Amino acid sequence: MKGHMSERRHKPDSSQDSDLLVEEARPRLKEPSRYRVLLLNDDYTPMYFVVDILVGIFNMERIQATQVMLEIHTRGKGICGTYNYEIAETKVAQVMGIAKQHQHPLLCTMEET
Ligand code: TYC
Repeated sequence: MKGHMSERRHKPDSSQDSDLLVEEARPRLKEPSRYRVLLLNDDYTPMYFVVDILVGIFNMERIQATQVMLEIHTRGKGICGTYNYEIAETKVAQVMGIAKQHQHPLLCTMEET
């Protein structure tokens, strides 16, 4: 057994210990996708109603909610927030439900970021 280690030629760090090539595993999880929730403009839904939605469902301050509502009104659509899939889906369903209850044609959609 004398000197058995020294008989082995030097190899690169990655393989000299056991002659097994060990590779790092590929990551098996990825970050969950994120989704923008959007409100679309229409000609009938009252401005105050959209502001109330942005405050009540999307937790905006009234000043910011008014700015976002006016952006939707002038540009056709606007972002209410960005969430994981389940939360985005729930917000869309809540907005569509409240709009329907009040018979407003307000539309709310989501898109992957
Ligand atoms: N355009 C509407 C009006 O003039 C206001 C409005 C804003 C409607 C935003 C929908 O997502 C909307 N009463």
